[in-house]
Amino acid sequence: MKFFSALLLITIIVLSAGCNNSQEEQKTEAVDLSIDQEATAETVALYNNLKEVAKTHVLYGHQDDLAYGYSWWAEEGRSDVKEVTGSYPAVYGWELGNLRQDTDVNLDGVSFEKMKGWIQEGYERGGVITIAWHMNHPVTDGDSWDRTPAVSAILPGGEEHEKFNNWLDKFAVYVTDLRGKDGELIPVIFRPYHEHTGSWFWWGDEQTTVEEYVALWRYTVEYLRNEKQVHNLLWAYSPDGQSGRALSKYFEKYPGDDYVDILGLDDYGSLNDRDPGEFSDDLAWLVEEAKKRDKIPALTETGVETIPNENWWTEQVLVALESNPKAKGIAYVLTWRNANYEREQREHFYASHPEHPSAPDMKAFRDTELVMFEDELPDLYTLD
Ligand code: BMA
Repeated sequence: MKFFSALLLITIIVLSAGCNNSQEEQKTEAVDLSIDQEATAETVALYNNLKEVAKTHVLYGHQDDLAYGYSWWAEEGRSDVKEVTGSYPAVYGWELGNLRQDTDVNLDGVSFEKMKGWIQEGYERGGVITIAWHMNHPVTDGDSWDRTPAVSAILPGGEEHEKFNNWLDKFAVYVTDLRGKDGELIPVIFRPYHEHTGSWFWWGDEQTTVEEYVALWRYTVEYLRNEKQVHNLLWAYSPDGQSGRALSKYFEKYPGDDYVDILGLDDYGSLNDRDPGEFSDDLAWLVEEAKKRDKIPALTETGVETIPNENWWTEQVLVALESNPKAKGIAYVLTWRNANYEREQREHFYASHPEHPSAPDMKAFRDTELVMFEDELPDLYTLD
């Protein structure tokens, strides 16, 4: 795959050096690289194609979609989203929390091995894969919600540095084992250290200085890309907007344009307790910031637990995406997981499931011109 990336680069250089033909020039301009000069051809294609499709559409994504739903667990072919709308989501979110323990399942009980199969399945159907990591606490071995500061201990020179590298090694092994049917690496939008503008994780606002967070991010990119030769990642930076209150802090700990491919935003409150028109302005702001930096904007996590407004999809989400015309430039919107009621004994779902009163409205959302589900996707993994 590296060979193809190199070929792509050479092609770009040759084309831009020698061509007078305006069509060729246009094509040359359209080929852009991610922050990894050795990214696989499919990863570069996804980066370019997502940018392109975002000009006219917003992809819909769902966390853990193929693994379980509100009333089923690990049943082949099932998806709450498909059962409500007729299509799988265009974007599949997955989670690697607990990867460090060599356990078979992640922090939500999903089998790591089966997850590989679901990732391959979604990718083979043309879907986009994104992975978040509620990384365990590297000092106390607690979970990611352990707020004890940790970053100085895991960076080079820190007492837990080797242990941290070891966890990154496990991540590298896992993501380079994600392969399509033909053996090619599956591109993954990796979204580590998310919601750091809040203080609920060990990498959060109160737990890290600007220097520490930036160093943590850059170290992770450099270690995986340069030391471990992982070349199938696009990097998503996703602060929490906190209903717009934290937007001013968005770039405070930004690791820099050379370390980020996607400008993400996590925000749950904005689609619950705020005027969606106001949130639309936030999204438009994100789109503009992404444009300035030549990045891809995305609403990387959102939702309202149990969807109490049965017209939530069209009255909140759609309005937020359409009210300010620039907000439509968002590449995708991902709603959080549909926890299995029986296993978790709680109502913790963020996409409609077939028995829920919001199901027809989710179908109406899916039927709009703007929003794309999996069965409407163009080929995202080749460049024409
Ligand atoms: C949170 C909740 C938790 C879950 C975690 C990781 O937002 O859904 O129950 O363990 O995400 O998926």
